[in-house]
Amino acid sequence: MSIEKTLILIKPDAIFRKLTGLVLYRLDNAGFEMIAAKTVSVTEELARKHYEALKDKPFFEELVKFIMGKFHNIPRNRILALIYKGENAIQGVREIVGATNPEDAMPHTIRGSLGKISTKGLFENVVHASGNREDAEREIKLWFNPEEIIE
Ligand code: IDP
Ligand code: MG
Repeated sequence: MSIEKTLILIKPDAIFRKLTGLVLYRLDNAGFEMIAAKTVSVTEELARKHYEALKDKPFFEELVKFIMGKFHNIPRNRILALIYKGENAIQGVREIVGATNPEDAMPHTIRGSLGKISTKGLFENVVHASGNREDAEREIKLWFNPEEIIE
């Protein structure tokens, strides 16, 4: 067991569909502690850096547009970026979040109950959550300045 920090992004589909509160409720209920939070208007540069490990995937360009909110009509386009902290937070949050494909995600998970596949075939899977320690460290540095994190 170890105390970890993990990056969560409440994606444009969730902002558009007013799912923010439900996602936060579930994360809070699981006992993790929110130590940073801010709205971000995602630039193309930030989107590309965030997903750089996926740059060779066929859906990469769509993914960049998706996280920038190009597929959702959100006033003052933005997403919500959060850091949660707790015992085994990275794996623990991934379990609450569920599988990448909303149709494969277990019904009790965030993606299983709130996610969908768009008519264009995109995964509207509500949240991003860091996959492992290395990703979490890199993503937290990418999205937050140290002074924005309260520990
Ligand atoms: P994760 O978000 O569960 O960690 P990753 O493999 O890191 O999944 O992929 C990042 C994001 O890329 C996913 O959340 C989803 O939005 C999108 N994605 C992943 N695989 C596919 C796919 O096969 N089709 C369409 N979109 C995908
Ligand atoms: Mg991932």
